[in-house]
Amino acid sequence: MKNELLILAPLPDFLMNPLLAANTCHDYFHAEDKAALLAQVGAKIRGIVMAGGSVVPVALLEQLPKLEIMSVFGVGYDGVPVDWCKAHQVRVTNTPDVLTEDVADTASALVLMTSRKLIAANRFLHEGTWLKGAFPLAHALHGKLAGIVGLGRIGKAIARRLEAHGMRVAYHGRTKQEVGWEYFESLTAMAQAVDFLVVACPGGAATKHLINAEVLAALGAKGTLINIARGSVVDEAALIVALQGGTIRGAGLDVFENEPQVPEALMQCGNAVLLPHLGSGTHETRAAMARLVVENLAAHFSGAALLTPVC
Ligand code: 8YV
Repeated sequence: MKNELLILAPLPDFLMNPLLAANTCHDYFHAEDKAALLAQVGAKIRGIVMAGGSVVPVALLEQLPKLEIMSVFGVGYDGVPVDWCKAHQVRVTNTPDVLTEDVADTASALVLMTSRKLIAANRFLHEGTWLKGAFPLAHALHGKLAGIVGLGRIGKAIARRLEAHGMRVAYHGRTKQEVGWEYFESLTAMAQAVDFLVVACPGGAATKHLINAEVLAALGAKGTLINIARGSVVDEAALIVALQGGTIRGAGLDVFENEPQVPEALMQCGNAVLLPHLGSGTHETRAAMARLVVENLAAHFSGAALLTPVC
């Protein structure tokens, strides 16, 4: 008998097809009457599949008495109530490691795009403005200091790339690590010292609005904010004010507080480079992530050890 799964996010065919081959999938994300779907299938659901950014309320989980496992198609599981899952013996898996290099590439690209004004330069040429004169000078990376907020696997991969650009690296996190980079216990002190503040920490309640007006003021007019982590880590309203008033030099963002909604005021900021959450968005990485989702579920339902368990 096939296992019943609830699908909480729009998923690509290369993930849906293998899921459908081994399971019966119920599309909660696209269901017009979600309550009716839950009333119909809630009692049978043994697994959930969701994306990195999806949020699952406990009230939903409470309607799934047979739930055993939640498989996240992403490394970030900030939308999963992990304590509730532990208390109810619900296993959780995510897709770490396979996306590290792509997300770090995206952060490094945002550093380059903001410092060298590459997006504006591309527009400048396409619009024929080069014929009227040279593109304005930009800022060099070598010798500049980057401060990584959250030196996990992705933070370290970003640090390695920025060093290849001749940059110096510092980091802030809950604990000092056995690495050669300078540690700042105070985020504000690090913001004050750096030219680029690069957010690479997990989302969730513990880091909500960690980058607030005070941190942005400390970063100052010499500084650029880069965020490839979660929109929730940055107080977006405060960031818009800081970009509009020149409190900081610029921002390079792949994530937003209310995706895919991006405030009009942020879209109007000429000193911001904005990407549609594409950090892990390559064929190779998304295929590897999909494989982990499928294999974790298969392992669980066959009684084998999970490949990449969160709990
Ligand atoms: C994905 C992500 O965009 O891994 C994460 O936490 O946010 C991204 O890699 C997302 O999970 C894909 O659905």
